[in-house]
Amino acid sequence: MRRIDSAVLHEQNEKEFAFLQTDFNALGEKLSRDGIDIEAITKAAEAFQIAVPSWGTGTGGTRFARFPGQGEPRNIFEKVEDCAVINELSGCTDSISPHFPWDKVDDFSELKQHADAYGLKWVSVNSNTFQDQPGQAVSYKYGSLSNTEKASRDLAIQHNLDCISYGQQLGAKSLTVWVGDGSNHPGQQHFQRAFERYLASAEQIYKGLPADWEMHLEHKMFEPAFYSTVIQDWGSSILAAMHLGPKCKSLVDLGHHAPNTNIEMIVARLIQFKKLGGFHFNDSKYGDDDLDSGSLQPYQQFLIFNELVDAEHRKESEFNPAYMLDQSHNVTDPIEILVISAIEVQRSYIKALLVNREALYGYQDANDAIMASGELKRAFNFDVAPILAMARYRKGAAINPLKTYRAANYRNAMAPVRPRDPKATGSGII
Ligand code: RM4
Ligand code: MN
Ligand code: MN
Repeated sequence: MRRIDSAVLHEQNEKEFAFLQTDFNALGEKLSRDGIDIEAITKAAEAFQIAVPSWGTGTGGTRFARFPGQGEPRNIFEKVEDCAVINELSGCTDSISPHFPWDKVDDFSELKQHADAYGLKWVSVNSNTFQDQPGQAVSYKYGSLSNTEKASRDLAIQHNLDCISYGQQLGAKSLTVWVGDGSNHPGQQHFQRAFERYLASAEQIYKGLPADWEMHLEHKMFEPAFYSTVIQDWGSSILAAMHLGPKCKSLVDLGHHAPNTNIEMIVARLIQFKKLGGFHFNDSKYGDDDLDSGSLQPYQQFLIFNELVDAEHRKESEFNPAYMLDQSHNVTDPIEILVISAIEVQRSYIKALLVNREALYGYQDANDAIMASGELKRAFNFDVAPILAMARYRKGAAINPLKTYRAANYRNAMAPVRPRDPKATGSGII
């Protein structure tokens, strides 16, 4: 099943193809001078996939306001439809990461069938214990897995176990746990005791993991707790992951670090100790701004992929990180920006593949800083757009996704079909 009319897509692609072929050939020739086979790189681009977060399909907001657009998805079924559009245009987003209870339904087999029909899979399930649900017996106001009250901890544990069962019904294989737990005042929380309570709760969740599942711990420096958070940084995250066991790994959300943190080095450390579970890609200037991936610091994103491709090159064992976007779209059409962001992440990956690894190792061993950093810059400075566009074309996606999306008039067509529901919850609070 398709959401974007094939005739529209075909017509747009026809208009662009001749120029694309010319640009692709020219780039191929240039790359071949460096001993790089453009076909091999294009195959890698075709194979690249990054998941879309279900909550990203709605307009985001701040604690001040939210300005939703027309025709936005009102429930998980409609979010799946928009994820299908994103994948039809990008050719690199064939999976959805759900968030519970936002995406909870009565019949998960119906939801799975709905996604199956569009060729979409379900990946990491995200639990939500950072807000109270209507009618909830006990509160998360003072934390969830690390709450001083056992009843709140038990509720949070049970919610995570429920998330695993929802995920199993959808065919997912991992659980991502981010908690808002922490404190707002010095002295409010005993750091060690809070972490001990967290670990004891997390052990209960870990015990409930199916054999072929992983648990990913997402650290975050601040917000909603502004003085300290229980899983504040990659240090706390990897300590907890090591404590829990081999199926538990750390998840790196780019926005969850202090400005100027060397995230690529954190990634290298996690790879070295088999603890890199996955990513939430986004960009940031000040903190957890949830800006669009690669919109501000594309070089940082490239440097992260440089570490990932290096691990691939060295055939690092137990290395299979999950890629996902996690960003808030306040002033753009979520479909447009999710397509663009997925392609920006894919672009970083492809550029990182152009680094001559063996040459780089040689420069590193010789302490030749100029040649080593130049090798990275050489790869980064290639314009790989023709490779990305050709990969999309070959997969039946759009050479020019934005033009095709606008020509298809999808959002306007959705407006009357999806009148705004004032009771709708879910996406849009990040
Ligand atoms: C958090 C964090 C989590 C996401 C929520 C909505 O800041 O990034 O991954 O689930 O926002
Ligand atoms: Mn995140
Ligand atoms: Mn975040």
